[in-house]
Amino acid sequence: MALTVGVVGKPNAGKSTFFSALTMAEAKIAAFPFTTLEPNIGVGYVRKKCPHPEVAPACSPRDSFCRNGIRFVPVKMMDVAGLVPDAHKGRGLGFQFLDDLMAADAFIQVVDASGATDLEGKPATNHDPAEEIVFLREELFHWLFQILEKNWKKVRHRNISELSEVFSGLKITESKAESCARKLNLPTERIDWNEEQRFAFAKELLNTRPIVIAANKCDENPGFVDKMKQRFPDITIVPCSALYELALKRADKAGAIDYLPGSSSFEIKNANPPQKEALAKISAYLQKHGNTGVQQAIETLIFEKMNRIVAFPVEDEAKWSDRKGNVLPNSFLLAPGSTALDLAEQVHTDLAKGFISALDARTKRRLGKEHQLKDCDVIKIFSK
Ligand SMILES: Nc1nc2c(ncn2[C@@H]2O[C@H](COP(=O)(O)OP(=O)(O)OP(=O)(O)O)[C@@H](O)[C@H]2O)c(=O)[nH]1
Ligand SMILES: [Mg+2]
Repeated sequence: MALTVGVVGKPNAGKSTFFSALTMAEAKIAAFPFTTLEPNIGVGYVRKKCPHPEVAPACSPRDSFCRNGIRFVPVKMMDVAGLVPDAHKGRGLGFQFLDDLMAADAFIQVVDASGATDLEGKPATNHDPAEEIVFLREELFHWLFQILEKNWKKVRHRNISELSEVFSGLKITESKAESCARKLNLPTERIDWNEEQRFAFAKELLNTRPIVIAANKCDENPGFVDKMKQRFPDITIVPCSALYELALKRADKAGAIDYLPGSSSFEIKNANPPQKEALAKISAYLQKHGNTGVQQAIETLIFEKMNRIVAFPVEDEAKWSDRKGNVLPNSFLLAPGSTALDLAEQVHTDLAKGFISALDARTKRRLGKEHQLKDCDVIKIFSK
């Protein structure tokens, strides 16, 4: 299943703006809490140097696009309603939407680094966004803990594989559950953990979910970013302005500017005076901060936290194309250590079922199903 990233955080932090900036999907954005009710789903992208110059002047992606030799590799994104403190007790919109969200492989938490909104998303002054990091962890933890408690009678005295089933659909596999239990020295057979141990286990499960903090609204006031970084040296915090990234992407789409997502600059093509004025402000921000941070936040998550590699499946090993001649038609993000068979599984379950062998399109070497892929491998799969 495709890699999914969930955008989480308190109301009014800019989650939908961040989501829209990445996906260009039309999510509702407004300056009040609980603008988003139903989850928004879209496709965002992470950048990778495209291997097409090795075989052709251009590629023809079917799942994304390639600009200036940079391939944009798709990632499924989900934007949900805001979460407030004590959601686990039914406050705000409660927990319903977490069922959807927890199916995500990883999270980006959007916080309001400008300090202009409180934990409920209401206007405030000097609100320390570090509190958002603390409470969100607490709520996600309570949610996992509640699932365990609800099912406790059913799984007590059973083994870890049966226990892990209560978290099915939440990307918590048996091996993940087992490694969490082992880390805490908890028995994994005839399980009879006490409440404290169940608590610790749920916390450990949460720790396995990669998360990056997008310190948003830095265009207003980036003053809290350093403070947050000092308080949470182990958490990855990326300063950003989702508002500016969205403005740049829209201006690019409209033909007013030439902007490659994630870049440190843009070129004005066809902008009117008010647009030019707004763009000058954004340009000053880019000069100061290097980029809007939106693309950087998702790439930090995918490449640095999750160590994902990119693989390109092809049907024609000479042209690196599909049957219709599309060069490097698709790109997949795979977990480190993924094999040729894992890639086949991502492309199509039938391809994996009938797997015979694979071929490295660069070296023309035959690969077995257990062969571990490297970043940017171009692979042909033979299947029955
Ligand atoms: N200055 C500034 N404002 C932003 C930024 N990102 C979002 N906003 C504004 O913040 C407000 C809330 O944005 P949304 O994207 O709707 O926030 P949300 O987190 O999805 O809110 P809910 O769906 O209500 O939980 C809107 O007025 C946005 O224009 C940013 O980077 N800078
Ligand atoms: Mg929203």
